[in-house]
Amino acid sequence: MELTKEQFIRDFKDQLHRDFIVKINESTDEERFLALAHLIKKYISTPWLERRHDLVEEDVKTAYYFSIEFLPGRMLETNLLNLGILDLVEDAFKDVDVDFSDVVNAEKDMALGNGGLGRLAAAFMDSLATIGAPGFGNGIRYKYGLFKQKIVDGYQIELPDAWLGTDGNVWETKKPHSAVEVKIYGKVYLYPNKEGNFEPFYEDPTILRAVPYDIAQIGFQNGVVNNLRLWDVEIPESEEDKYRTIEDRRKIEDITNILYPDDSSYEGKSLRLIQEYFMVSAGLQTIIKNYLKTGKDLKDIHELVAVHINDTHPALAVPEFMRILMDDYGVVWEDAWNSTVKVMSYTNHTILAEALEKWDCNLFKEILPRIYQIVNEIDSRYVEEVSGKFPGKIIENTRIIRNEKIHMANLSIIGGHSVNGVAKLHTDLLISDVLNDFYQIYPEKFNNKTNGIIVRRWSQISNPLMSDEIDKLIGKEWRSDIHQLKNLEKFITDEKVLNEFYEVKKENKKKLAAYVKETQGIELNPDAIFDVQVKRLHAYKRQLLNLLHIIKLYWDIKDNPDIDMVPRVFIFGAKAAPGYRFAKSVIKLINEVANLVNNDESLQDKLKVVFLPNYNVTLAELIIPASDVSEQISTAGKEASGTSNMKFMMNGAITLATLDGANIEIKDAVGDDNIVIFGMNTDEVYDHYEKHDYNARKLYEENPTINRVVNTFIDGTILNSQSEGQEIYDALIRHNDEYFLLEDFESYVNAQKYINDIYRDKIRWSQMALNNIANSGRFSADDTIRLYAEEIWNIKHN
Ligand code: T68
Repeated sequence: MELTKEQFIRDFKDQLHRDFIVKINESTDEERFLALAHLIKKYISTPWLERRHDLVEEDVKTAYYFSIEFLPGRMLETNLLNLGILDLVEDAFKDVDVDFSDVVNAEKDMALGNGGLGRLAAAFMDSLATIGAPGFGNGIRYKYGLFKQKIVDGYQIELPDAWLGTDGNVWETKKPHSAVEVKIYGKVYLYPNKEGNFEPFYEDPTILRAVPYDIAQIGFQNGVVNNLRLWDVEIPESEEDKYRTIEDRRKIEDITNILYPDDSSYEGKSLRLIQEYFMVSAGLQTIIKNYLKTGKDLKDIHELVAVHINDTHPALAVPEFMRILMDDYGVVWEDAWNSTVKVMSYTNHTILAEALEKWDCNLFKEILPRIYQIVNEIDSRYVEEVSGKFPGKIIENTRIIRNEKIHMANLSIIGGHSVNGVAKLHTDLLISDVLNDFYQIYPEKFNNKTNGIIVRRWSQISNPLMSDEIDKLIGKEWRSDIHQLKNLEKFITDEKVLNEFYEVKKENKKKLAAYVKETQGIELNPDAIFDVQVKRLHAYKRQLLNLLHIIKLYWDIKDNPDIDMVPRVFIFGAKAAPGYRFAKSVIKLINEVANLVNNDESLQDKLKVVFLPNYNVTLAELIIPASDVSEQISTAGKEASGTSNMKFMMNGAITLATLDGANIEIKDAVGDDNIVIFGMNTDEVYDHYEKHDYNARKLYEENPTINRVVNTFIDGTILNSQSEGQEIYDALIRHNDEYFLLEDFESYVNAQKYINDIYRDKIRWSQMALNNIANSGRFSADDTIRLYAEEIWNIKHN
């Protein structure tokens, strides 16, 4: 946008005066942040408003991305960057003597998501606007985001994240006039009407008022503003009488109160099912109403509307779309079904069987009686359609209702025209294994869309030093055209340049070290290798394998204090789902090993272990630029894609990885010499499953290193963790090490030794790092979303 610094300063002072009746030098950082956010909203209000009108008036096909999670983190800098005024504002703040970073830090991290899935949804919102595509988000305005993690005596404690405070979210705009009603519970009877169709009659339903809050999604320097719509629940005025007690009201308000802190396995909770339906129903009713404003026939709705189901949580979009078309607008089943399948598409984010969402029929029927009827009908028609054409077993495995459970992935696949995985390997495994039965029926529905990241946030915003360095070498064009990063390869043998990148990394490490010192009281040496694993805590992600190696190093140094090794700092950040016992025990042990190691002077600072509490997007922005080694060590075949792996590489960290998820594509991008791969591949893992021949106890008994390391959990070396240590010992030895840590251990140790050796060769290491940065452009979410736009949604973009 066109703006001079002087004009901005006038606008900003004005805004502060009006919002808070203060002068700039008397204002608090929070007031400055709020005023700046208000000002941004003012700057974009015209394109934001016009965008909605244009799309309705011009008959442009629009994609609606439904996700139960959106994880944008802080939005101030992204918004300023995308408006093209980040530098100007920073500069202006210097002129008026305000520390810009303090203003940035006054913003709360918007954490309406658990991890990768939610972050990806937020990234796609930015990318949709950036490629100028008509793509809007639909989600839930949770009052409490993902819990805040505190560590007390080494244990994870969960605290509520009341991110909305008393004044709400500065970026949102409430739209009470666009509220709609959503019905749950009650009984439904179908009566035949004059046209021979059935009309539902609801007896005693609970009626909810869904109120939207809109958040602008600003495209990168292109004038486009899309919308993210988050729904909040209220009690409709007409129903007020029914909810006299606080208790009664709370039952309703609870619906949008909390984000389920569950990142993989699924706990059936009726509240969650209501959340899913609430969001989907409110969103789809609105979409259909808006479509009707074009004056077009409802049976052609698929020509202007695409609905995306991000993981199965919004899968009720399929029966709800059918319900609205049939019950509210009288479309016949066949036409409604034809449109539904063309409108819907679905992304799968996991192959862990326990994470595939299923609902108990009785619960489902009670909460969503009409939707249950429709799902039943979809299921019977499906079975009828495929019977005789496919073996009975395949039909049984793919139908929606089986063993008194509703299988949400099956509903999403049958009810849509596209199902995609999130990395090549992941899609291959869906096709060959997890969803193979479906693949035989609908091969044409399957496609891959490898995840991507908002490269601007993970370079320009979180790593300004590196970004300036890149500018010096290849100019600034890469900031808007990420593929130009490739030009950095020209400097791969330029020692001066390599040294400069090394120094940039060191500066970032010092910044992180200062944070660690301040928050944890632990002193870190910026010349040590910063070896980082940050992600949700889950057995398959194998933080425990990392810990086993740390314990090995501990014994190596204890045995031989003169051992020649580059000092190493292991950094962890990870939240565990509150009910996930094993994951919480791993956190406890990481912290106790940290205590053991950090307080042992005989290790002479060769080894440090840090667990940074409350890992979130904001903390990631500090940690990732300061990392030398990116730990991506999941059991092959288990991590659908990973996205932090992409963020690390773009910040010049070397990936230490198994051949899993997008690690494989990172390897393809950088070449075998610029990544460190270890461990079993997927075939080898599957081989164990087939042959049932894995024997963890044997490895433990026969390999003295493994033996000693595993025994450390139960021999009293690690203090204050007897029961957790035993639990981990049992998981590895008595329960046969489900994720093959012991089998991969040696190869991991060797890979770590190799890292140690090459780090000594500063030039070689820096070459690897630069190669990673130069080849990170292919993981831009802008490119990923272009493929969604072209190959799944058929929507236009710039
Ligand atoms: C992640 N999934 C994948 N799930 O694990 C990761 N699950 O490999 C991938 O890169 C990422 O999705 C993006 O595709 C998740 O993050 C959840 O958070 C989740 C939340 C609720 C229920 C189940």
